Amino acid sequence: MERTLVLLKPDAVQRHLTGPILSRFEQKGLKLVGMKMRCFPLDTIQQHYSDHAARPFYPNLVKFMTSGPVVAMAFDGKDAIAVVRTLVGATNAREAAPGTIRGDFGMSFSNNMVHASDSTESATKELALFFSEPGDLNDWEPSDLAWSYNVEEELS
Ligand code: FUP
Repeated sequence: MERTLVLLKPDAVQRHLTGPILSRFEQKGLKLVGMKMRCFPLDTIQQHYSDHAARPFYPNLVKFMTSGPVVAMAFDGKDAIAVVRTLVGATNAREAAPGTIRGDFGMSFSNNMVHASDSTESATKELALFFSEPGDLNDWEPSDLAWSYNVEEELS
């Protein structure tokens, strides 16, 4: 089982896409284990995107990500990091495949609605950054687990 971070960016919130996007992840069978809406502080966003600090688009990215509320979510699932990235689609929403979140809901490269961790290392770092308070993450046992997976083959 893996855990991954998803951020619904300010454009997703402003365009009333929080519900539809969350549904994609839930319907896929990912388990929601954390969710918070915040105008995250500048230093949190700068830290989150520190790998991009030298890139020309970085100032605009930080401005955009602090322009309104963001919904941070944590999901569990087998291979959750790759599964979520596949659901989200290519960075440039204009080029993202139909059926993906970015492909179905957006037209922009920068306002691309969703962030999703791209490796186990970034997932660990990003989850610690956005879900650092006690009680932020809630483990629970879905009652349909034995129907969503072949438990013996896939989860043991
Ligand atoms: P992704 O992993 O698909 O979220 O994309 P990246 O980590 O490569 O980039 C982070 C964010 O920076 C993207 F979601 C959009 C923005 N970006 C730009 O605005 N211009 C660029 O040339 C590259 C990225």
